[in-house]
Amino acid sequence: MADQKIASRTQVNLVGLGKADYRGNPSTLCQGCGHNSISSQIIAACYELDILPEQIVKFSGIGCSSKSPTYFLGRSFGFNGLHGRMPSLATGALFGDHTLRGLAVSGDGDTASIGMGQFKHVLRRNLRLVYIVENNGVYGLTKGQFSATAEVGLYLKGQGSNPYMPVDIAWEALVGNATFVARSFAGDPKQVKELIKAALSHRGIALLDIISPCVTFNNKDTAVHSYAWGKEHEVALHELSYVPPAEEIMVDYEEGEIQEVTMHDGSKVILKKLEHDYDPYNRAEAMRILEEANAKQWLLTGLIYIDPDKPSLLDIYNLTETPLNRLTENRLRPPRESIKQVNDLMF
Ligand SMILES: Cc1ncc(C[n+]2csc(CCOP(=O)(O)OP(=O)(O)O)c2C)c(N)n1
Ligand code: SF4
Ligand SMILES: [Mg+2]
Repeated sequence: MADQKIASRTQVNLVGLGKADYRGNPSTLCQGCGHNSISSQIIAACYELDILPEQIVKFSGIGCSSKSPTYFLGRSFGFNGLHGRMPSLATGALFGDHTLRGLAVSGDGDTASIGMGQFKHVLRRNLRLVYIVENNGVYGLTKGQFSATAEVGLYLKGQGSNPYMPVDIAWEALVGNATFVARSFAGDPKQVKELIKAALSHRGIALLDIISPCVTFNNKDTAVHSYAWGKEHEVALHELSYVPPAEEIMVDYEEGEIQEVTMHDGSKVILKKLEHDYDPYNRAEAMRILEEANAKQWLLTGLIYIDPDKPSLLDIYNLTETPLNRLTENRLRPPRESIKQVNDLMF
């Protein structure tokens, strides 16, 4: 047993890194906060996918959730944006260097309250970005006010009863033309990890709405963002495993029990059918099942929708192979004669 523990501490992946190399600073969030468990799965996913931390750039806005990039991938660059403005920061940075993979963490307040406008536009532009919303129904950092995802009638100490209908982040993403929409639950770490892996392979925006309980301000058993509610009401669309490119698919399911989703880079997501015969390529069906889930009070989790082949924002702009931030001035600035030609044409 002791030998096993030492081996797992010293084991390295294909890029020669141990799991500890993917960690960040110790978390200052409350013990038991769902956001900590999501950080652990980001660490595990990147380690298992053999990603060099330096190839990832982290983005976030403001909130307890948005603090969490400090607690994973300490070797990656990271940027905290203004509250609700992370998407434009990520768009600019990834235009600057399209060889980096973007990984963003936001909160339900940061995305669905102050940040709704930016959220909608980054979806329709299909920026290649893993966009995780750590959704707890409250503004945790500012001491537990209702966020836009809080359910109508939620009663919180100091706040009273929430009179407004909630925003459904997965629904908004579907309506907003996102090309990868998933929902998960911080209390289901295996599913969170496999979805993060799939999202990292997606060549476009990958939206993960993860219910992530705030144990300090919104964790009563009856609240829909609590651990107890999630555990009792989770309905998984499928059992999900991610298989990297060039790796053999090793599952012992019966034929007809699984569906394979092939990602742009050749990796595969294996979906084992559970009670629903569900097709994640069908957007209308995705909307229908979200409606059904709301009506039946299910916490519906899994890969809700995917379009693996739509051009990403950077494909549309046909960027140079050399990232813009590495082009020298003489390649960026047109010669004097070209500018004169353009001016002569216009005036
Ligand atoms: C422009 C602006 N308005 C308000 C705030 C105050 N503020 C900081 S975090 C936050 C909400 C964070 O909630 P959420 O994104 O859900 O993150 P959580 O803390 O719940 O993880 C608010 C309103 C701010 N920092 N900036
Ligand atoms: S206040 Fe809530 S969201 Fe913030 S760290 Fe604590 S448990 Fe997490
Ligand atoms: Mg929140």
